[in-house]
Amino acid sequence: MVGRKTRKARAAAAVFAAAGAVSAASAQAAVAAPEDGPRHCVVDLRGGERSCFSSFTDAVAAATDGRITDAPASPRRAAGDTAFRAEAKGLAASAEAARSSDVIQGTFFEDENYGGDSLTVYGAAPCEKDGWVDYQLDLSDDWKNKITSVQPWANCWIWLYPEPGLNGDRDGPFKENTPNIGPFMNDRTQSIGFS
Ligand SMILES: [Ca+2]
Ligand SMILES: [Ca+2]
Repeated sequence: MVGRKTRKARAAAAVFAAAGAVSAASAQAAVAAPEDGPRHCVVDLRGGERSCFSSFTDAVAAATDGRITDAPASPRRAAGDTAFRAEAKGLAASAEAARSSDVIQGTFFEDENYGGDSLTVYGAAPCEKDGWVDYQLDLSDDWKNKITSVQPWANCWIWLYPEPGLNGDRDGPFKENTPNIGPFMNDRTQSIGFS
């Protein structure tokens, strides 16, 4: 029994030490994100304006100009929430009809299964299926080489590229929620096309 306890204590000490090392390494990042836990950012494709929140609910409210204020706090839960998906879809349809309001075109995640930091991209209208890329985004430095899971919205297909300006290899289209984009482009994306 004593031996087992000692092993456990040693294991705990090792975990603690590892956590300490991670904290030290990410001290710089902690300045930009004072709160613990994932950051949920939104970016306006038209001007590149970006804001970040500690809850996904607040991020979606910002991306939809306050028209969806009850998105699940966790994007992982939002992915399986049919009511939320229907609401976002309805919003995209009405935006297309009105041609006047913001729609979410895609959400991108640091970890697999929609975990970690998220980046919600929104703009003027849903994508048109005409064989052309409708919108594109060059990721900011803190989002380069990080994306592992994706959610397309507003009739958009998502294309991922390892260089800015839609250059380099291409992966996609991702047409559905994708909990893991796979090894080819994992942690390599630097720009995104929406078609
Ligand atoms: Ca198009
Ligand atoms: Ca990742």
